[in-house]
Amino acid sequence: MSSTVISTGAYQLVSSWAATLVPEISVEYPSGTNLVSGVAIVEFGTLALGADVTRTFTVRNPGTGPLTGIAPSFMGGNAADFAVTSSPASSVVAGGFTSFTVRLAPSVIGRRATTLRVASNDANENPFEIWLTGEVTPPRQLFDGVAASSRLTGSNALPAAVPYGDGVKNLIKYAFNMSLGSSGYRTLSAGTGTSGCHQSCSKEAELHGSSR
Ligand SMILES: [Ca+2]
Repeated sequence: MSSTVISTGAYQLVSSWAATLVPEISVEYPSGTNLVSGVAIVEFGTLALGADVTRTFTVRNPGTGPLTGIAPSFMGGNAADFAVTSSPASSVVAGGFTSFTVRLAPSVIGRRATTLRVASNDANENPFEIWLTGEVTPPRQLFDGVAASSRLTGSNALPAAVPYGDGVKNLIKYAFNMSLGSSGYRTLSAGTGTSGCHQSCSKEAELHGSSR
């Protein structure tokens, strides 16, 4: 409780107000994009079995009081396939923020989904709920996707095809993260987990840049 006394000659005006400090939660993914609790869907994309994908969420407190009890958890669906790999701070001062990372590491092929619930002391969004979903694609389906993105069609898109006359079959090029779309090399993205490039191949890419 605070009060202000204003003296104006013969009159004295006393006003008072409850200094209510109100916390407020907002959750962003990606950073800078506000999600709506109970409506938001965050897509983890497609990935191969054995791979994993992470998404980092930002929790902001645009309110006037401390946001406390911040705790993410998963409920329902394939909750066991999701995990918090980097935890948020348990409280955030007014105007502050924290972040946390969720990893999807599916155990089976198919669509995987759950509800992310972020508990806090927010008055009307506790928990803040976000639907998470991702899909584990069989290797052949992943290959077909890469072939299609390389604009290969018909017989040229088959794993055994040699569509650019370079003597290297599509499947081998895919396995070694080379370009399916030409006789040249493909830019490597080390550690992205999106190709068949094995770890030493990725290390090679890091050592020699992206030209190989
Ligand atoms: Ca709220």
